Amino acid sequence: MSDRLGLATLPRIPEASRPRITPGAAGAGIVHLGLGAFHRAHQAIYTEDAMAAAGGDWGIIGVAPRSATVIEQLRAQDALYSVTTLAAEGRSTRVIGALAGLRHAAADPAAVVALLADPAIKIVTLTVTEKAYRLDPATGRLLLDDDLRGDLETDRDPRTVPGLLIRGLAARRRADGGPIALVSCDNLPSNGHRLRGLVDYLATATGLTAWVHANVTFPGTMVDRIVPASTAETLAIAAAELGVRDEAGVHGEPFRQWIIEDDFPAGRPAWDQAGAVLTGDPRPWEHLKLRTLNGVHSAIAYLGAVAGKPTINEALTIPGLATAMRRFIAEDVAPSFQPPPGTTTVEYGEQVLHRFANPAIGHRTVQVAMDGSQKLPQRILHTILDRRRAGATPQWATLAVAAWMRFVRGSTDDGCPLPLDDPLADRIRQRLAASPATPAGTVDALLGLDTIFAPELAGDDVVRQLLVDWLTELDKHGVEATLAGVR
Ligand code: CS2
Repeated sequence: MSDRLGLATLPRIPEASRPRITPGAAGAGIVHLGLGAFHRAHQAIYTEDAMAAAGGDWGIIGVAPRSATVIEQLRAQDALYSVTTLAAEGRSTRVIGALAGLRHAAADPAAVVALLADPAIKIVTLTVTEKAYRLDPATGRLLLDDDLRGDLETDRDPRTVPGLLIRGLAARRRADGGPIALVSCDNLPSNGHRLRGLVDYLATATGLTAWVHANVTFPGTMVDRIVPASTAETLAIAAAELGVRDEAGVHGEPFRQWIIEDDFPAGRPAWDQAGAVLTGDPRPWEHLKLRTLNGVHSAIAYLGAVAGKPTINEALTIPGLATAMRRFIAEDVAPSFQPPPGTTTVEYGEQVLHRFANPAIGHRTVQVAMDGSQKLPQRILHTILDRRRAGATPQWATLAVAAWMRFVRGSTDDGCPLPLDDPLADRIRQRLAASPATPAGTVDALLGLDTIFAPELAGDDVVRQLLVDWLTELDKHGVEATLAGVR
């Protein structure tokens, strides 16, 4: 099949799959940084539905910070792409027309800076992954490395996301571009507060503080939808459903959720009419999601990958694993925080396990396992810290950390290699190479990584012993036999 999705072929695709707005009809009001699958299957859909319900110039200019591939794919398709929803019971595909423009930041940072200064742009959303914020995972403090320093102290083209933002804000002030909301949609705790802290620091260094305080807000959000990396099968399904090829197609689960702090000084799309929840304080939702969904996701990813299971749903078939996760949720996660009114962590956890078991999604364990150094603190270590402060022994949460420690050693229980895709990969490997290959040696080597493990945690003998005990089990018997005994 050679015809490609685009404005010219749109009339040929099934009517139910066509965009719910006229592509290109609305002006741009949003810049989105990070044009990965998640944005395309989440915020872009809410924004299209909001424009369909209530209008407004809220077209999205999609910015890819690094990779040019997605930009090329989308340019060849007039910025159209499809999202296929995969459920055990069936599937559906819809084309999204919310993208109003495309930019490649690495190739043309000046164009992105100019966009951020444009008064028509009233919102910047971000899905750039945890590591792009350059915050120390353990403390949340800024990591001022050479790239970021260069962005702040020279006028060369910005290389980092924070650098791009601060240059854009400086240009906006000069252009009198007016107020703007910067909205983190990454899985970070208190993501709005973190982004505010980061921008405040950079604003101080560049003399922008007063303007930022008067003009910029940082709404926090909780975003949720399982959207794995696209595969050849994603594209094959999209082509079969649409009758034309879509090289930028993505797929995800039926469930999606967006909780947004309602703090938009220059207006916003009617996201509330598109199923999002606008609230005064999204933080209870962030806790619920990060500690339960993402915490359990990471635990399953490490245990599953070490057991040689390629996907999350296949990992869940390991006898004992679901029980271990239910105990993790009920005994460690649930008592560690107050969930949002009207929800219980245990019920939410059941729903999460059901979503993870969706056999159509094919989310790879090694994909969820990547960047563990950036994910462990908010997903699992904060639970451990809170439970230890309450005098409890968080047995299941430490199993998750031990599974990460076992995973970063780089091979499955059967001796097959496992990838270590993590900004701290070199430091992790060096530490492991310099210590005895015993459970205690591994635990001590990795607990010494102070950008992951806060001193309170690294110095806790109870936690250390739990980790050594679990790793001893995992080393001696493997994941499957370790979990077989869980009741
Ligand atoms: C996953 C998340 O890759 C990961 O680390 O835990 O991307 C997860 O699928 C989403 O947060 C679900 O909303």
